[in-house]
Amino acid sequence: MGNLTAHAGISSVWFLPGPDSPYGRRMSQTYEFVVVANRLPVAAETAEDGTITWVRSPGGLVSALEPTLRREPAVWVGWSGRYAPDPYSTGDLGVELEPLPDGVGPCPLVEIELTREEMEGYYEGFSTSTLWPLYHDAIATPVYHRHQWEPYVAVNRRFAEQVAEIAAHGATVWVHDHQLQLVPGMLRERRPDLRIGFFLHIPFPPVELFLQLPWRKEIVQGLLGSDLIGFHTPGGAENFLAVTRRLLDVETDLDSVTVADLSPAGGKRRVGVGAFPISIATGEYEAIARTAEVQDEAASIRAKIGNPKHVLLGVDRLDYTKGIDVRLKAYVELLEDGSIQPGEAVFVQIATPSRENVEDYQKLRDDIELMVGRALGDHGVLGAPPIQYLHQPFTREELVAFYAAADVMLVTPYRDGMNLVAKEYVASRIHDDGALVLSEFTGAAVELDGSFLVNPYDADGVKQAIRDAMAADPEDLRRRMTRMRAQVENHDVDAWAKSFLDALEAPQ
Ligand code: ADQ
Repeated sequence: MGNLTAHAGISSVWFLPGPDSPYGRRMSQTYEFVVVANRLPVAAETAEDGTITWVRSPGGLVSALEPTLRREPAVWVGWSGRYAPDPYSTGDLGVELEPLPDGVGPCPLVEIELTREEMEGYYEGFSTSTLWPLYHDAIATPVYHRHQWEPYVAVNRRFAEQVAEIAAHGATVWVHDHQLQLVPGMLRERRPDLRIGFFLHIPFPPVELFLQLPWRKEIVQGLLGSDLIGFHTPGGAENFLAVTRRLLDVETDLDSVTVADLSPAGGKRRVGVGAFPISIATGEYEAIARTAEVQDEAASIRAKIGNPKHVLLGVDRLDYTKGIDVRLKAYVELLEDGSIQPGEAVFVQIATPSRENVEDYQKLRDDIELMVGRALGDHGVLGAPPIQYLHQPFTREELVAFYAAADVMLVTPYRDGMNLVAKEYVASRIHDDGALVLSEFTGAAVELDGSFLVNPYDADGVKQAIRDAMAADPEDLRRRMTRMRAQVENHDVDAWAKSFLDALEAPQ
């Protein structure tokens, strides 16, 4: 990438009323590097009295891209977390959102304005109730609704139109994740001069599952508008190539698809397809973990929960793919069968609030909290509860203190694109100790070969892995952790972004 520069150092965009849009026309400058994602890196939190506070958006994508943005000047296009007034229901075409305040976020931001109704169809509907479960092995049953597909198409088009307007000639555009799979194709139709990369942060499913999708061809054709499509694992890339071969009459090889070039130049166009395992800012986690404050806080966490022999930890967005129930069930059975003696261990589960508007997620929260409550009722000891449950967001420093306090990290998703938490734990273990119990169905399992691998569907296997991790010889743990730490040190998030962007820039 090297010489990418924004044309001007503006820190927000501004709006003028115009005849072509009910919200007003957006005036903006053009940029050489455009990041496009469903969410902006900052989100509006609206208080009851209507005041807005801007906070960092939750989740893995922002964690992953922030270090790159500090290095590469970019503009970020996405939704802000606040709803645009709906001109069709209010009948008021003149209402506009206030512009984003200057200086929020790590780079200039361009807001895609979406009404509550559009978000219900495009995000809570098609992205979250269709694509998310389908791409995660259909752990929950995907729903296929035409009235949700239509807003998905319309919102993808709005993103593509906005990017087409602000991208400089020949600019690099990096589109992220399953919510925006039609954007590459829609953008290429409008701007064949652009270099378009797409990265999928979640798994890409096997052919048999993907074929359920009524709009399967449209999705594949949308993705093929890219010059490069990246997945976390070779398995994801292989699944995509297999789906493409099955659905379209195009040539594929091990790492590309050749498609007809629809630009005026005509001919053929090569779309690269490959695995680019995402990572974390390893150095930053290590540096935080090395501070006296964080080490003191880790000791204080242990003390507050009664200095048990074993501290077990889970850190997840509250999502049914993460297998929080898997580890809770295993832990409770270990208490029941006497493998863990009363007072010997405490399991701390941190669950970040997530997608709270979606019914399945409200139910999941109820289910998990019921399990925690039951376990505390059945196995609680006065003054020494065996489980601590925190449904709260934490700062990075606070999370690292939890990682530093935990002897055993439990990462047990049914399916996960990568899982950054596993890598954050490893990076935070500056004394080369601690054990990682890791589901084999995470992208991280491909890289972290010093972990205690588990099949989350095998309840006895999960219990055994937790027993093994708690009983492991410190020298064995040191060897395992050293290997994993070398992996995350040599493959940090900068290396990930650089390898993707270098491949995107390389001549085809
Ligand atoms: P997520 O599903 O959000 O990401 P993950 O990769 O684990 O999952 O990232 C979660 C991030 O949120 C981590 O950086 C973690 O530190 C942070 N976090 C978790 N709990 C928190 C809390 N209580 N307070 C503050 N921060 C918290 C998606 C995919 C993953 C993929 C990433 C990146 O589902 O498979 O690894 O994108 O591509």
